[in-house]
This record gives sequence, structure tokens and C-alpha cells, in this order.
Amino acid sequence: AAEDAALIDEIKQLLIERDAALVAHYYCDDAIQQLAEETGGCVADSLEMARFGARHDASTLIVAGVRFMGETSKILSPEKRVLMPTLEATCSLDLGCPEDEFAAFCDAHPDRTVVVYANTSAAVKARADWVVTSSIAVDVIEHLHARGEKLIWAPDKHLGAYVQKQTGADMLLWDGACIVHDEFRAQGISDLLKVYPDAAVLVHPESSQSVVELADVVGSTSQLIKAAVELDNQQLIVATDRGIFFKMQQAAPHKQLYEAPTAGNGATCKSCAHCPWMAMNGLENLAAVLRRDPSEANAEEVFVDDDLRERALKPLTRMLEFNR
Ligand code: CIZ
Ligand code: SF4
Repeated sequence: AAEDAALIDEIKQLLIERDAALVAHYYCDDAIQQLAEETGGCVADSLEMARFGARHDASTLIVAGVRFMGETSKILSPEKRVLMPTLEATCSLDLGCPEDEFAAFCDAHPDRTVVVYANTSAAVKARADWVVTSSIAVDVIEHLHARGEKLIWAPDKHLGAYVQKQTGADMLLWDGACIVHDEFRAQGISDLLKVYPDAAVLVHPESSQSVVELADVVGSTSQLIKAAVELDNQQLIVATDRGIFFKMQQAAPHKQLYEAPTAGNGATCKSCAHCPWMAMNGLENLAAVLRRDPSEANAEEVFVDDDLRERALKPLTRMLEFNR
């Protein structure tokens, strides 16, 4: 803990020296979220992270999250230097939707509007008509469906199925999943509800349909935090990355939060309900990336080439303007 305190002081000092703002996702470890908060950065979902970064006047953004979040920040703030604690932090949805296979899928269905989830590479976004996050997916698809458009949806099949059910839209779904949310199990949640019969169940729609069906509230990370505050229930069973407990408990200090059970529960589970890529963001690599001489190349800097950037910016801008 003493070592952590020294590291934290060093990082705070370096953020000032480098004119840098720390932008962290809700799924990062508590120490990172706390630092972002204490240094005037932000803790948010991917949409709000990108917005915050673009608005902030720092010349450097440190994006603690996963690769696509760094890319989105760079696309929206090309004049800023975007660094990450490690560029190796990726996402099973991004990995499961390679650019070439996705382009072939789109080419096979030229009559369909292409909607991709924010959890994709810049190259996949560049192929899309729309980018959405889970907080606005239903609203955007409703809007496109009302205009009579037929859709391609990628990459998360669970979120896609959920949105399809909510809107009745004609959607062809890519077969991708989040390795964290895919692990929640309806049976485990039903069993936990027997122990806490008054609990409300909060579910992120990257979870499977059987889990979504048990939910009192289905929503994005920000929407689930809001629900935790507003619901009368004192006990909450939460089916999303447990990194969210840091902000949720802060927002609803008197409520009891329980992790929804996963398939891997028990002795075999090293990191149930916690994204292994989000967990790669630590104090050590955060400090290391800031210590490097800012006049030299930084191995953890995010670049998006200009042509790709321009193409990916279009569907991202549509999302931001839709959501204003
Ligand atoms: O699961 C994720 O990576 C989420 C929820 C990303 C986001 O949009 O904040
Ligand atoms: Fe990707 Fe899932 Fe990790 Fe989010 S929690 S970054 S969707 S693997």
C-alpha cells in the first residue's frame, strides 16, 4: 500500500507535467478509477469517455480501458496525443470481428444498413453506416427501423438479439460475444434470488437472453448505475463486470450489491465477471507510459491513419449527433 501511495503521487505529478487527462472505464480496477476521479479526469462508459476526451483541453489523453476506446478517442481528437497503459488490452468482440471477414459479410448484403457496436476496431467502424453504444442502441435501431431500413448488426449477438426483440427490426446478426457477460448464468441468478428475494436484478444486454429475461432493469453501464440509485430495492444483483461496483457503490452507498453468478464460479474461476483486458490497466504501466520522454516516440501511443480516421468518423459523428 505504501508503494501504491508513492506510485499514485508520482502519476498525479506526471499527469500535470505532461498536460495529460486520465480517462478511465467503469470496468477498470478501483485504483485506476479513483485516480481518474481525483485528478479531474473521468470515469465513464465508452461513449462518455470519448466525449470527455474531445472536450478536455489537455494535449494528451491517457485512456485506461481497451484498445477500441483509445482508437475512438484518437478519431475524435486527432490533434491530441492518445496513450494507453498498454495497447495489448483488447476485447473479445473486437477480436471476433476481423475487418476482412466483416467487409465480405457486408458486401454480401448490399441492401442493408450497417450498424456496429462501439466495441470494434477503427477499420470495422469505417465500414459502417452507424456506430452505437449499448446506451443508445435501441433508440438508433428504432429510428432506422421506422425508416424501413433493413440492418446488419455486429458484433455482439446477445445485444443484437435484445435490440431486435425490443424494436422488431430486421437485423442480420454477427456471431460475436463478450467473454465476461457471456459467463453469467440464469440458474445461478435464480438461486441467488431465493436467498435475496427482495433483490432487483440489473443486467447489461451483452448477457445471454436467459439472463436478460430475469432482469428488472436492462441497460448500459451508466443506465445500471442510475437504476441502482433510483430503485427502491436495497439489494441488487448485478450482471456486468464487477469493476462497476466502484461507482455503483459510491452512487448508492447504502445498498447491498451482489455479483451475479457465472459459469466459472468456484475454485476454477480466477477472475469471474471481470474483463481480463480491462484488468491489464494498472498503476505500474500507467506510471511507465507517463515517465517516458514526451519528445520521443511512445510504444503505447494510439495512431489511426488519416484515411481510416475520416471514414470511421462519419458513423461516429452520426451517433454523437443522434444522442445530443
Ligand atoms: O462491455 C463493454 O466493454 C462496455 C459496456 C463498453 C461501453 O460501452 O462502455
Ligand atoms: Fe470487451 Fe467484454 Fe471486456 Fe467489454 S467486458 S472490453 S465487451 S471483453
